[in-house]
Amino acid sequence: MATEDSYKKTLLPLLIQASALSFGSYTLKSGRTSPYFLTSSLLHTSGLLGALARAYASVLASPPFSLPLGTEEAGSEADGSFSPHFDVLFGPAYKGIPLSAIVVRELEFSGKHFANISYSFNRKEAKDHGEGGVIVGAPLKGKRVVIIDDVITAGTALREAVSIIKAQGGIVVGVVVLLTRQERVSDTEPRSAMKVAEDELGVPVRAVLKFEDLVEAIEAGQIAGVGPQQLEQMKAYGEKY
Ligand code: OMP
Repeated sequence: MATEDSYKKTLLPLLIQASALSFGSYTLKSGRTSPYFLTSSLLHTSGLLGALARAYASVLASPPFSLPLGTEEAGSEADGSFSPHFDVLFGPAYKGIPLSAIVVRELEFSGKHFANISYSFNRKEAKDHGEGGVIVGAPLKGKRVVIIDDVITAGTALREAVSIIKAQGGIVVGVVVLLTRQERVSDTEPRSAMKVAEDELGVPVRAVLKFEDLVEAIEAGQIAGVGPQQLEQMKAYGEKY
């Protein structure tokens, strides 16, 4: 099985090539001005979606989200056969929608125990005719749900997703994102949004890539066209938030 690290190494150059990861000056949802931005919607080709799906699926098919068959303990490799401890991947509208679908498809290659995992997502506007409701895909009632999203900054999008799932009677058992920006929630909350989410929800919250991976890649000269000036800006941003 490829390691989490090998996915980081494969994904980063792809994100840059696709301009999904860009460097400059960007205003975030939180109002902060950031020297970089991840636009996951630019990852729209088959090849990029395949690489993305493999990275998310490798996180989901290992502990703590999936455990070796016949054990309740995380960490053991056993015979290499893992069983998922979740039923549904939930992709919050809009960007989580294709993500949840491609990842659920990719999970089939993790073994036969993954074949019955479902996906679902919310509508931004509830529909009052046809099948109705706010959820499309698997019903969430009584199900163990992992949230799949692109970026965590302050955790606002994540909190919204959690309340949608709870309102439907689902049980949030984990969160996997592509990038955690590792930012403090606010001036008065020194923990990162990812740590706060993990503490508040009491479930694992994992990211394929972290802000510090980006800084390391720039330091190692692995990101063409991004040099000392951007590195300084990234480090200063990291210190500030
Ligand atoms: P929070 O809700 O603050 O955690 O921010 C996450 C959301 O911000 C993502 O779902 C995006 O809509 C958006 N975002 C990005 O897409 N990429 C970034 O690099 C930064 C943000 C952001 O605005 O913080």
